[in-house]
Amino acid sequence: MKDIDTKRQILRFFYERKNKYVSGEEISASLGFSRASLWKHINKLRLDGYLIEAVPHLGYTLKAAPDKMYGYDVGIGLGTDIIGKQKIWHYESLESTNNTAYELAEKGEPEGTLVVAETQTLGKGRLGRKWISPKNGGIYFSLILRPEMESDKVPVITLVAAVSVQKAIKKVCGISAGIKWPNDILIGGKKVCGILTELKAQPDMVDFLILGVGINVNTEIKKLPPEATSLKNESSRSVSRIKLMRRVLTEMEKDYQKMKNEGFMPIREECKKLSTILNKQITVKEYNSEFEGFAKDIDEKGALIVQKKDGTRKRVFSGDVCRDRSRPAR
Ligand code: BT5
Repeated sequence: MKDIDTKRQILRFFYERKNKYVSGEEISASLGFSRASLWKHINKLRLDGYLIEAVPHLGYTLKAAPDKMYGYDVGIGLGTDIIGKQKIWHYESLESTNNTAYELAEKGEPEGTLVVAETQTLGKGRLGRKWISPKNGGIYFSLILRPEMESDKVPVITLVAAVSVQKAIKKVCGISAGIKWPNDILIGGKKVCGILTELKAQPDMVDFLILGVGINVNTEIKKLPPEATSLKNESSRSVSRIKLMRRVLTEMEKDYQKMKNEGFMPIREECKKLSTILNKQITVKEYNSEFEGFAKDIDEKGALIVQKKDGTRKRVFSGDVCRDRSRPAR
């Protein structure tokens, strides 16, 4: 058995017996390891930062877990069939989890594979922009997906992921965030999460997708751009990154399966309800131009329908949107 599988089994065993002491004999017998292998792996977990106490005559107990996103720990208790059920690659530092996930996908890693980093040195936003990724505080991950999907429907995936992250934030932190088309999650008008979907495609069909998600969880806001916030800043308490990560993955699996079975329509409705820009006057900035209009709808391909001042409607597939400044942002 691989080291990570053994570590996961031992940790799960401790999580199921919170605050209880369990003898080495009992752990070995239940998990089917030798005492020597158990001892070796308990020490490896300690080196990873898990505080495992050993008391003579009582046995072992897990006193504390480190604030890390180790794949073997993230995967514990995930009620998913695809997402996070493949390998979860964990790194202390990467240039960009999207780049690493892309390379892995090109080598054939299956759908559901995850790449997680504690920090990114060249975290990417859209159009060559940067995603600031301070250590100790944020969630930065990329997921490999291989949907049977036409390339022009890819914007839908970003919106599905945004709905999933919004729900996870609500469930774990009790905060009602909004979705700013096409890829931002905002609290009080400030950005707490950004999503970057990249793809490799055959002429019409998607080969694979890389869904990259960055969430400011306990990040100190002085390390973030002025228009950003973090969950800790909004809720005035630390949030368990690993708990939130597990919830995000669980919600993503549900919404992704729903989209595959029922199409985008049901999630599109959720997305519209959560939108911070629909039915508002907005300015849309495209590559070299910008125009004003009224955000009317999000269509079946994830495009934003904007009614211009002259009454004509335009479908916008990508771009940056800002609300009319005379009205406060949500
Ligand atoms: C995004 O781009 O919002 C997509 C962000 C995706 C980040 C994830 S992290 C894991 C994965 N690996 C990667 O390399 N990327 C993905 P965009 O809409 O272009 O917004 C970028 C803009 O957001 C920047 O120009 C800043 O203004 C702002 N920004 C940068 N870092 C931020 C942060 N940590 N929190 C909030 N806003 C930030």
